[in-house]
Amino acid sequence: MSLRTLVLLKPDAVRRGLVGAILSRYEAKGLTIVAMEQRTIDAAVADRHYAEHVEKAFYPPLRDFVTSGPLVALVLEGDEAVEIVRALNGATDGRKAAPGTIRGDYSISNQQNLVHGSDSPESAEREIAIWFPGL
Ligand code: 3AN
Repeated sequence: MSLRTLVLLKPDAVRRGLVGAILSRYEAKGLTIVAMEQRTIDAAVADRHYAEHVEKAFYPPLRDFVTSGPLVALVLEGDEAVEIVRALNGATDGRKAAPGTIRGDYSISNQQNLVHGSDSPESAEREIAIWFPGL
């Protein structure tokens, strides 16, 4: 079965010129880009996307960060796309993420960790509706 997931290349990925390097990992793995757009989001979109985190102490700086400049949102498709993207992304904290993962190779931060990937098929459906309604 083919499944879709929502990926964000966060503002640090754009600022650092890592969009191409990160995208090529997803593509080389065999996932297909079905939608992609660079945009700068406002706080309202950030709050919808991170609905489960809005009350957490780390959220206000995270909101400032994700609204701080352009990011690239995309939908990837492929068998087990949700799980594959999570594995390619690596652990949330870039300092602890395994070498060979995107965060493990390019991030030393828990917040500026370059990428987001939906954590379940249900989250993917919810997030795709936020970022690419009608897809
Ligand atoms: P993931 O992105 O690996 O699914 P989540 O969903 O637990 O991780 O967290 C969402 C985002 O919130 C992370 N990508 C990271 O930017 C930020 N975050 C999570 N935990 C922390 C924390 N303890 N301190 C700072 N930022 C955090």
